[in-house]
Amino acid sequence: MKVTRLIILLAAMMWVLAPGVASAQDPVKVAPQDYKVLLENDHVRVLEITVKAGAKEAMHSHPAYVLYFMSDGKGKYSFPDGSTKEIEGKAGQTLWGDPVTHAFENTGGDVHALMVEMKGPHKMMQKKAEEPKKMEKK
Ligand SMILES: [Cu+2]
Repeated sequence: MKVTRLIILLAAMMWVLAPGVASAQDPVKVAPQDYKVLLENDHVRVLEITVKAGAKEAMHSHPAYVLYFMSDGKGKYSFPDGSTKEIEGKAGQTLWGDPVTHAFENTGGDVHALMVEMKGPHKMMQKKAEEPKKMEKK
């Protein structure tokens, strides 16, 4: 009986705490000094990123995204499993990124970049884009 109560209590705590944990991983909340929301709708969230030389960002998550470097950038990603990856970007370079959870350390100069985070099921968006063609055939 005590075990059952404990399980119910833990489940209730997880239910209450989970949304807070999820929002704590939003880069805009984890590192508000580095991320500025330029646009947000049902399809994308566009972020302007400015990371000072030597700055560190705590662990946070991104959905799939496109990253455009407006300046050169150099840094180190750390992942939840303890692994790390060095990255280097050149001004004008554009990258695709799959959904990821990482911490970031800027090991180069000040970084200025634009990130477009993807939202929602993209196949559904493609289907919507095709609908007008079907209507034209009628
Ligand atoms: Cu990040």
